[in-house]
Amino acid sequence: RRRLDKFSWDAYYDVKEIHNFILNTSKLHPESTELIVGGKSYEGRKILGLRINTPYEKGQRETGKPVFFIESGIHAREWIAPATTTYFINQLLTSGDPDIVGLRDRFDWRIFPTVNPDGYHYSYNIDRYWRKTRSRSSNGCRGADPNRNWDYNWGQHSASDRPCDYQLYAGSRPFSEVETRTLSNYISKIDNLLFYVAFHSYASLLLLPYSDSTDHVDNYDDLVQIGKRSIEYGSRVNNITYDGPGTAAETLYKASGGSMDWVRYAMNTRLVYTYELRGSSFHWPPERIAEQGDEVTQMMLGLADGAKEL
Ligand code: ING
Ligand code: ZN
Repeated sequence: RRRLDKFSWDAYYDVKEIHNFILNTSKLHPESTELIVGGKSYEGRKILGLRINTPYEKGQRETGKPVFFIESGIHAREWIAPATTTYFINQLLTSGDPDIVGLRDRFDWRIFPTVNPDGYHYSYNIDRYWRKTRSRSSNGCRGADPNRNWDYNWGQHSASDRPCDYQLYAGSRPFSEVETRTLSNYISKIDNLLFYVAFHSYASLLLLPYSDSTDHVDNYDDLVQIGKRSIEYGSRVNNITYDGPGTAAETLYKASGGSMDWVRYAMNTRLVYTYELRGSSFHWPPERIAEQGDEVTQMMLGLADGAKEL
């Protein structure tokens, strides 16, 4: 196991070490960052995130920038998602590339690398393929699928009502999970939310709302145009192209109760995306985390540049 103060991007880390990275990063950049708590987990962990909002002078943070929200690690076994997200945080704060500096300065960032910390911890230490939360059902089985638990068209498609299912159990009711309930509450208080982006793995795919209907949202054409820009920027790094953008319902399968749909519907957030990162299994080689980290960084730049032309 690596030392806490030697966080890097050639290994996967447990929640505690990821939280320490967030903590240490906020201490290193007090002028432009603050710790944010997006909620809590069943086992009492924080849903810890980093706000990046430059500049910060004399206690006055600049307000009025559009918020760019990143949700990562909602599924426990998709380890590359938190890893690329911490990589991206590090890029935003340390890169000298003027495009990345510009990207950092353009938004009020709210970045949450592990929104299902109990599940991730369980996957890291006990059961590599665990996907759900770790809440205890009345019959003793553990966990609900946190990307089936949000309060929009809950339980309709690709959702199970059996608590003992290994995946897709939608929970006993919408927002039954403390993680989705508290995080949605945090999100609902954000004014000026422009981008909501979720990272999953794996399929090399860019998904749009709604995931439980093949109907197109009114700004579908904008979402596609901006999404194409994102894919194009990402492909410049390693010449690899994502499929999509398209609705999750058309591109992958119909699924209800995902965060993306709730944010689009309940928050009326216009620019909402889910990335299925690369890979052919949940085991992306640790020595190649940076490779996808650079792609994600460019893909986020592509979104930001695409939105300039709206
Ligand atoms: N895929 C997503 C899942 O939750 C998805 C696909 C995205 C569904 C957005 C609904 C909304 O099934 C993975 N890999 O988890
Ligand atoms: Zn997932």
